Amino acid sequence: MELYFAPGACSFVPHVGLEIVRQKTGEGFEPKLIKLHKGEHQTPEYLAINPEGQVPVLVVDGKPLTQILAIADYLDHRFPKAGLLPTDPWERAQAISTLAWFNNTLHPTFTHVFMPHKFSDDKDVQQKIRSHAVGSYRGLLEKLQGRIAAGGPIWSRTEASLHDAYAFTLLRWAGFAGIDPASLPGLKAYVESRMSMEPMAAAMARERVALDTYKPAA
Ligand SMILES: N[C@@H](CCC(=O)N[C@@H](CS)C(=O)NCC(=O)O)C(=O)O
Repeated sequence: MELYFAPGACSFVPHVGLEIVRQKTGEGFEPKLIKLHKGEHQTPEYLAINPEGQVPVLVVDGKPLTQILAIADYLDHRFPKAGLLPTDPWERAQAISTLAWFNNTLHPTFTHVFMPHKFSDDKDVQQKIRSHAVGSYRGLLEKLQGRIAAGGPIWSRTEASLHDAYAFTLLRWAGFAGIDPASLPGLKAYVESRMSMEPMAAAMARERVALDTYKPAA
């Protein structure tokens, strides 16, 4: 298996998933670094692997699989011993529901902050899209903080999970949106408590990423 990833991107989620698989089953993977800032996701070679020009891509026996939810489902079915998703049908559905919420709600909201040019050619409109999305993103992170505080099976696991990897990624992105992670103390404390766990730490070291991207306005 090969994972096409970009440092600090959402590909961190399957990256941690593959580290969990390695830890639990011994099955390894080859990390393939894509530098988004250098446009490596728009080359003809990469577009042949993923015509959407995005990371992550998991390549299995030469065949590409895209979309975090599909990669999570595939890895979970192929490596049940890794315990990536719960086996109980209701808990499994709840776990996927939360991953879907991250993927189709928090993530695209951040895209409006980070890449407003995807939504308008007009610089003034881009500025408005960005500032509106910052408020929405903060509200969603507060909801995530509330879900973690409420507890339940997803947030009380003893080992690092796909959900932890997504929570780390989304909180790390907050800094780029000008949101101080310290202003979300419950979420920050939870994410920090997972960062030293081996699958997370290994993926963070390979990607050379840390949580705090926040720079206070001068
Ligand atoms: N829904 C997709 C989202 C993938 C995505 O948005 N990837 C971003 C990085 S976080 C990307 O490659 N962006 C580059 C671009 O869209 O130009 C998934 O689950 O894989």
